[in-house]
Amino acid sequence: MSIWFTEELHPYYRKGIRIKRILADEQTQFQHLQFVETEFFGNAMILDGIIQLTERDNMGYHEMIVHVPMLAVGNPKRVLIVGGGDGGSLQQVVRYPSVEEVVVCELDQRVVDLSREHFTSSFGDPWTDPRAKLLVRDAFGFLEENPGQFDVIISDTTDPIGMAERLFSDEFYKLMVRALTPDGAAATQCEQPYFDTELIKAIYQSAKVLTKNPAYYYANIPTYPGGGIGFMYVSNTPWENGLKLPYPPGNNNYINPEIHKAAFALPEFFRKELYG
Ligand code: SPD
Repeated sequence: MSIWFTEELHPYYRKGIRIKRILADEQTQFQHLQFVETEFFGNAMILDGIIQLTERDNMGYHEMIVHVPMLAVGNPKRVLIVGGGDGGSLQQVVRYPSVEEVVVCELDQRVVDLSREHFTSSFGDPWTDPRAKLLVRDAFGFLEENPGQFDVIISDTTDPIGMAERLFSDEFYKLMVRALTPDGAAATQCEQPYFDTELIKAIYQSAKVLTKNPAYYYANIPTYPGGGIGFMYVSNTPWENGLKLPYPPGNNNYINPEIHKAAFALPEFFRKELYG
């Protein structure tokens, strides 16, 4: 039997992957949550019809969203992950011996439970690390209650649709920067240069008002629209500081010093749009 899963995040663009079987399919309190076994990409998690991660290509996303701000800061001790209930970012954060506590603020407990069931065999179970703390709640209130508390914040979110839309707002960026230590750094899921130019420009303008050294960078992820996704680095500390430090213990499967640097090089049309 052959089943094609087709994703339509934008009304003018579709992509499809062949799946072998559906592993889980439920309507949680917040969203339609599915896990599928794909023909080529291993197991995948889909939220409201949009692929969030697959076993085969998630490393580009998680290694880039985590190691760029973590290394820029140097020896981060307190880390916050907004969203990230699948555990992929957490897995990368706990590689750092300097980390004393990593808080994951995830709205949907079912994302955590089913990810542990369907992804543990491929990327382990980072939730067993004693430094990991799960808070099942909305991130806005938590950020408001915790000014100046985190060396690194990773905003590992879905796309800006429905309840996730405000995670891409100026209000969210203000709260996030307020929750950082003065030299801390954040990295946020920041969409696709071709499809989301205006959104990324607006976010960059917010980040520029709030911090001295924001910058946009990009990773190749075949199962995301356009074959990749970008991130906004938000900090007073230059991202280049991270190039001087070694990666944490454990294996990298995507990032290396060349990729780390090159990820900040933007295609000319987009560089002009963003930086003028
Ligand atoms: N268009 C898909 C964007 C998905 C971003 N979220 C990924 C979550 C992985 N932890």
